[in-house]
Amino acid sequence: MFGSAVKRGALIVFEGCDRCGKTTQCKKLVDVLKSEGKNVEFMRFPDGSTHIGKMCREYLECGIELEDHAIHLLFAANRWEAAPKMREKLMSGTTLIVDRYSFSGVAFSAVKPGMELAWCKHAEAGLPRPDLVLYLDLSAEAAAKRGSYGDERYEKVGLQGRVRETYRRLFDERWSVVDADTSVEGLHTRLRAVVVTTMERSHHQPLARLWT
Ligand code: 2DT
Repeated sequence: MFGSAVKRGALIVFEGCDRCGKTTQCKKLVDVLKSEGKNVEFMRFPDGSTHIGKMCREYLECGIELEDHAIHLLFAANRWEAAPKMREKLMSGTTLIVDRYSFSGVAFSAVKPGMELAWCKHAEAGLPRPDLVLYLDLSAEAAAKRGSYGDERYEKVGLQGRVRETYRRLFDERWSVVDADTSVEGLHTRLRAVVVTTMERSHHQPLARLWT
């Protein structure tokens, strides 16, 4: 089949603070869409299957210490190393449902002292641009009701609140902010509708580059 005849897949990213239900919703959505015969795949960042991704995971688990700029670049590098494959899949018709992307990269780094938002964004500029960012919004109080945080580096109430504020500085017209303080089923129904519309809309649109 000629390339132009292939309907491009959509790049759909889920973002939000810890405990907002991102992973549950991503996986449920992929399962449901697949069962309907749609060509979709789940991805997550950091992608721990590579050397760089393993370093990111080790950093999150407090197994290693890294300078703030250095770890920021590693998280970004973990996306750059995935980008060619992502482009290939999208252009051949696979929709990618992604649990965290550059926005987590920027929001979690830019809250650190001395880390500038613009500098953080620069390392991500040029990556495949999502067609839709679903931001699952959950207040710190509602998140607290879902149980206590674990022991990972960023699982702290104060930091999560500042990350939430930083996310807001990244919102644009491709973002859809969804109240996550609701049932798994209710949220899934809302998300599914937006995702299917985006998949249809993206079929014949070129894949753009983020923040360029
Ligand atoms: P989860 O495994 O619960 O998703 O937590 N992070 C993530 C960054 O600091 N930079 C990034 O680029 C990405 C993708 C957010 C992963 C943690 O890693 C943080 C929470």
